[in-house]
Amino acid sequence: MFDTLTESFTSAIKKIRFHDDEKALKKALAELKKSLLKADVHHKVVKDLIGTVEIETKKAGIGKDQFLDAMRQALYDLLKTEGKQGFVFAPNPPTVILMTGLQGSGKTTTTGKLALWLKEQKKKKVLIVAADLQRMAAVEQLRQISGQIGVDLYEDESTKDPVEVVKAAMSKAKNSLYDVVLIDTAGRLAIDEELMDELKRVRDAAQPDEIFYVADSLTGQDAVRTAQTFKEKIGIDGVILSKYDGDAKGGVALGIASQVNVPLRFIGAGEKMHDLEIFLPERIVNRLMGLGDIEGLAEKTANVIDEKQAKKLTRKIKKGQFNFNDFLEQMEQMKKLGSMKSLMGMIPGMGNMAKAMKDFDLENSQELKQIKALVNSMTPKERENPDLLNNSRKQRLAKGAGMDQMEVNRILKQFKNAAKMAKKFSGKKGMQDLQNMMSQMQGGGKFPR
Ligand SMILES: Nc1nc2c(ncn2[C@@H]2O[C@H](COP(=O)(O)OP(=O)(O)O)[C@@H](O)[C@H]2O)c(=O)[nH]1
Ligand SMILES: [Mg+2]
Repeated sequence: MFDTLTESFTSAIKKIRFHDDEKALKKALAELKKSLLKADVHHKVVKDLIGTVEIETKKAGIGKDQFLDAMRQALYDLLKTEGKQGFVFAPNPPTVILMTGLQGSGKTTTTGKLALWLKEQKKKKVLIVAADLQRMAAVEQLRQISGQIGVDLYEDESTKDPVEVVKAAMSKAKNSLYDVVLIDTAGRLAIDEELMDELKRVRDAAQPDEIFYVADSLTGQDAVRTAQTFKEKIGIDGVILSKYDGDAKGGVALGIASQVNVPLRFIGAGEKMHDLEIFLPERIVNRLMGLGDIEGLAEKTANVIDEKQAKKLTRKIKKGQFNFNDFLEQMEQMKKLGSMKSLMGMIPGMGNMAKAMKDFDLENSQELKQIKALVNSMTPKERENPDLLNNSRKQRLAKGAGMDQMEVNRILKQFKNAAKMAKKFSGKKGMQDLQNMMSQMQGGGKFPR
């Protein structure tokens, strides 16, 4: 998700040739500055950050380590704006969140994503409230989303007054012991008095614990300005950046918290319900410095990967019994995880590979199609036991899969390597599936890099 930014940072870091003198530091700072500006980080934010890094590096004594330390600290300070981080539950449930933002910013989608995140990651009972009674079909949109993610919805289309809806929803939430209430509100194309008045009335009726502002990353500095206005007019406690997947530069994520002086809490990067990530400064800083985010990765995989199945697989891998059926199954699992690119950036040392994976699409990869064709041509026994594959069987497979025998040999060898690597890695719980994939990829020659 932060591939572009991570790339700018790591390439700036790489370019630093420290002779431990001031000239080298200036050069390193210039590199850093250039990459931040290129990523569309606001110039004031860049200026402050560079200034701090310079002062702190000098204080500690010029050197690469000192520079990296100063950079890490400055980034952390920049992101860790005063306020709550991540999702914070109220001492007495339900925790009530008011979702605000302009029309089309992604409020409704984000409400669904957040509800799913709370349900899956935090095991909470969530109630979504349809308080956008302005836009036609807004309630229907939420109905579909809540049905899809299996989260309850409070709606009442017999009224046009969101305050009425919110009041009734709140009493339902209290009576039915919901942990969290997410209120989706109406937006406008631009900020106007009417919108603010409605929001204030909804706010006063709901008494939310927090007000989240959903900002469309694609609107860049406009998103920052609008967030500031919302903050002044109704008060916001957190920002969620949506559509980050469409923002090639990504710098707004670095600047928005300090510019609005409200913490960035989540980032939405895709239209699917799983495309939401919690934004925790320390994790993000690690990722930006190319150190990955194992915790985030574990959370993400835990959602989709069936633990029992994972354990069974681990046993097989350890015994060297990983076969083609397992391989296909893993492929299917990986699809559920979303884009390879976003996962890659979370693996330590893999940040730079993220770019290479940019266009890598599990569903349409030529390489995977070939592998699948090959596996499909195998008999069940062959799939279970790749060692059965002698020359005549390989010939048959080549015909069946429509490739030449060299191709078949290459894929089989690659698979063998992958299984070997997986065995080697199989001690580390929870990561096996991914590591299989990784070793598979590194072993294969055909993936884009
Ligand atoms: N690519 C992408 N599209 C998004 C994201 N969040 C929302 N959208 C799309 O943006 C459009 C507007 O979203 P919606 O939730 O209806 O916005 P609202 O008017 O603020 O409620 C929809 O087509 C969503 O699918 C995101 O993170 N990435
Ligand atoms: Mg909406």
